[in-house]
Amino acid sequence: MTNPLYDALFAPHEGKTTAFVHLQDGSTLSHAAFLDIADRTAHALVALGVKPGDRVAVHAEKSPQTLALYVACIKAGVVFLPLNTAYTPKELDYFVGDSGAVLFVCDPAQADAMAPIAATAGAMLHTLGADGAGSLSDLVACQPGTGFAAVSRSADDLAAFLYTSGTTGRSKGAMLTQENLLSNAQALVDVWRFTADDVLLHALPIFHSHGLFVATNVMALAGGAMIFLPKFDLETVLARLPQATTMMGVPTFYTRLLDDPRFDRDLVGHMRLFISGSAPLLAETHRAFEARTGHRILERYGMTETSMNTSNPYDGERRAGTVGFALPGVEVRVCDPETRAELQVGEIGMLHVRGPNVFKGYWQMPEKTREELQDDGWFITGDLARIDADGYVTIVGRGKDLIISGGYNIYPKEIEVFLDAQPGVKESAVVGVPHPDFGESVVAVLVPEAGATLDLAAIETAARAELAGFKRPRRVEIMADLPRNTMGKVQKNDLRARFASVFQPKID
Ligand code: MLC
Ligand code: AMP
Repeated sequence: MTNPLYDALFAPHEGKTTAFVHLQDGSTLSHAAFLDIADRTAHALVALGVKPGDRVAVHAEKSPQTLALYVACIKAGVVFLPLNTAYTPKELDYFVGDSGAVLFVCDPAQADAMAPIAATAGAMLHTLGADGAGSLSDLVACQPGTGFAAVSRSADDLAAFLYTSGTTGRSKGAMLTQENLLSNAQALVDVWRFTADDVLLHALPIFHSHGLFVATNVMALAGGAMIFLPKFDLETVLARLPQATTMMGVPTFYTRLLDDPRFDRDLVGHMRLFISGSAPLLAETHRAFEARTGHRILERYGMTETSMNTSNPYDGERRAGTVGFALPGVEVRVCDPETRAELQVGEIGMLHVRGPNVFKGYWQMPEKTREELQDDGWFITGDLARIDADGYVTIVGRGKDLIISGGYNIYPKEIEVFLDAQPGVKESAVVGVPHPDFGESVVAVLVPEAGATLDLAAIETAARAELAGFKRPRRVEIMADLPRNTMGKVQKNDLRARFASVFQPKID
């Protein structure tokens, strides 16, 4: 009986009394204690009737118990589906229903709001709070501890679903297999030189690829420990950095640290490695970081469908503004976006990736899958890139209409559909423009219907009810018409240029 992901990441640490998770309150869970919770949780899943291949949708705060639920799902052969804690009930309704989840785990405080969602989807509802308490935990507490036999899985069996929005229409459930996750963890431990001596400062959310697979799977495989913080809080991060050897973050983490004079060479001289990803790290941030700390941030590039694809080298030159080389086992190429013919060194085109990291497809969307994942295994990322003569990949832009704010993806189409449905709105356009803290932020342009006066406060209230907070426009502009080309297509570049400096600090 084998379960490749569990066998490689967790089985070697069963019974180990060294630390795995250091919590914010100063307490620590050993590998053995953590895996004991995971085993009990796996027993609880079975007691609830959850079967191998079933989906478990999880909308719960970051905690060791939530992480143990992830490990329990792997061990029980169940597909783990984490959901952004900022999602509103309206957003969650789709994910729980579309995935066909049999169990929906939510925060105890939201149980009443979530009950209709679970009922409509025909899923059981259980709760798990930030403090680890809830109806699921009550069930976990009465289960036997160690001794849950890992359910046999093949490399091609699904381990997780992560939903990613699309440039048009519905969000897509990216199906990730055991091999996808395992091969990526192995490549990253290798290229980033993680060992059991490492302590990772973990301030990322665990409902996305970065905080869950990159950070957690890497630390599990390496057998090291994590300082597991509920979120990125500057004071806590500054206080805990002295106990860490490595940190992973989105660029906003690093710009926030640089904004604080206490973040200096003395504080982080002992650190082995800082890694950045999920959004472009400005070359100027890379340089400012080195000037302040002596460390060159290691930037890597990935996405939900593929986990990580490229990384700057550990030993060689970490080149500012680039995302480095293809990971071992991963191929990258740049192609003409229309003909898909491979382009020459240095030419800009659509980035394609292929390898054991590339997902199996979108859940119940064979046509979408065919559009983006070719029969020969190449996945069309939607990112525009060039590869230079030394093999460094630079992401130069996006072929997809996507805004990345503080590491979270926002698809303008989704916000436009919401705005277009508001009273008095004839049409809308949403663009991302530079933002000093989030990298990019959302500007919405509204065109009122003839004679209508828009009630912006009412639109804001509706947005709070329907959209996760990070998606809400941070600036709303009213225009009589949207700029269009001769084909009638909205000229978003015009809008981006027009509003390029609305979030920039004014220079006197
Ligand atoms: C929070 N808010 C944001 C935001 N995060 N607004 C825009 N963009 C964001 N990223 C809003 C909230 O809605 C709220 O608004 C207000 O800010 C305060 O909320 P908060 O939770 O206290 O915010 P803060 O702690 O400042 O969070 C910012 C952040 C966080 C950067 C620390 O967003 C974060 O941890 N981002 C990491 C995202 C990540 O892990 N991405 C990986 C994706 S995987 P209001 O109006 O209610 O006050 C991937 C693949 C890969 O991309 O390559 O890794
Ligand atoms: P997601 O769909 O949330 O997984 O986001 C993936 C997208 O984030 C990629 O397609 C890129 O557009 C972007 N991304 C991730 N890492 C980087 C990076 N280092 N530089 C530029 N863009 C990045």
